[in-house]
Amino acid sequence: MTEQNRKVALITGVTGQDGAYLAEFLLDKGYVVHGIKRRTSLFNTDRIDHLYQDRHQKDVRFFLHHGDLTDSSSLIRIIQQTQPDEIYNLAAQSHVAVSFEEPEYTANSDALGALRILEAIRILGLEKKTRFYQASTSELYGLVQEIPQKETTPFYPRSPYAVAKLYAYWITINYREAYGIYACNGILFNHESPNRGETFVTRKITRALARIKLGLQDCLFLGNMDAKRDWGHARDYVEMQWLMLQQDKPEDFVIATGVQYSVRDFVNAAAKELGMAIGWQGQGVEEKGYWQTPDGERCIVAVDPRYFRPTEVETLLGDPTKAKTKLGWSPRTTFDELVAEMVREDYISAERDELTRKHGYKTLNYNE
Ligand code: NDP
Ligand code: GDR
Repeated sequence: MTEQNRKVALITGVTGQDGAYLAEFLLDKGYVVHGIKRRTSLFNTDRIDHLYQDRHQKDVRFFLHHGDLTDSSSLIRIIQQTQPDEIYNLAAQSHVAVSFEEPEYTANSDALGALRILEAIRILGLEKKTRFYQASTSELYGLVQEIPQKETTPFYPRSPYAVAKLYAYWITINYREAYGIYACNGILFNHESPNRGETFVTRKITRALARIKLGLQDCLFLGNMDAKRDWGHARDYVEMQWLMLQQDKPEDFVIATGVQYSVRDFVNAAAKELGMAIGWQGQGVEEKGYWQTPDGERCIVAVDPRYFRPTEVETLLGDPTKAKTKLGWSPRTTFDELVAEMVREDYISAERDELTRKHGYKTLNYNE
């Protein structure tokens, strides 16, 4: 591919879980990839450091720009400079529980952020050139009105996060209809990976159980263990984000596996992967998980009501039929494979922490 005909993509939220997988995917496809990162007092590029290219090298195709979804000036400047063929709006305050603590900021970044990008496309006259992907979410369904949920299922958002994302969903459709922008929503159900943020429930579980197994942590405290989710792998889902922008006309798609598990099921699956058998006793806030060891049982999972949400989304199950038919979607990673991969990676880092705790940094001799 010559430099002239390389496609240019701009990713907001490039330092997040999906941003990292998508950047890697697009670079492999030959794109020039620009990412927007926030200014932070410590480095926040861990997930994309392996993609970094020194700007002094030849044929550099990965660039980072400082910007923020709450700052129109930065967005307009970056879009003007990079003239992207495709924009993937993945940036968000993406934690549902945190959105109850910071509702105004969540609305500013997650709702108005999408508007700011769409306006930038318009202001810069890029309506015919730039395609726009909005990271919409199964949280829109909230208090579910239909099982399973598909593109036509009515929404009932249950958190400031979901309400902000509802605005972003509709403004994307409105700009598509009003200005002819190729803009579409991917309504993605939960997707996870070893790169998932540590405070989302799946990663919290795999990290904690690995550390408990190695004696680095005593107990895993969770909120609602009855909550059910449709969990897929982020690596599979970013491919669909790209495919949605390669169609003849822009449409919205549900991406999900069509299979549902509870938080407790996830704990059991992760424990099994670590060879830890868990027995459950009690109900509600009294429920506890006991690890059956040869020396007796140990309480390692308990409920902490601090993790309950003011309004909960109890159950989500997606129907990806449209994506299967039109995008050729089929998830490659099963639930068990996802759990196994997450556990494996967290066990490796827990082992490293255990060694350091026992012997200090001298054990980390990279030359050996
Ligand atoms: P992450 O939380 O891992 O990543 C979010 C990214 O957004 C990070 O790069 C973060 O930067 C950045 N960000 C946050 N606020 C701002 C801001 N004001 N300006 C610029 N950047 C900002 O989320 P995921 O990768 O898991 O999700 C990607 C998108 O998909 C999000 O919009 C999320 O809401 C949505 N989504 C996710 C699903 C999932 O299951 N993962 C399912 C459905 C939708 P920093 O690294 O500095 O924090
Ligand atoms: P979710 O993901 O809210 O679905 O949003 P999360 O992993 O935070 O919660 C899933 C379910 O687990 C329950 N839960 C806990 N959750 C967390 N974080 N911590 C706990 O200790 C805990 N105990 C039980 C929750 O109550 C909930 O029911 C994610 C985010 O990635 C969003 O950005 C995205 O839009 C949706 O997935 C689809």
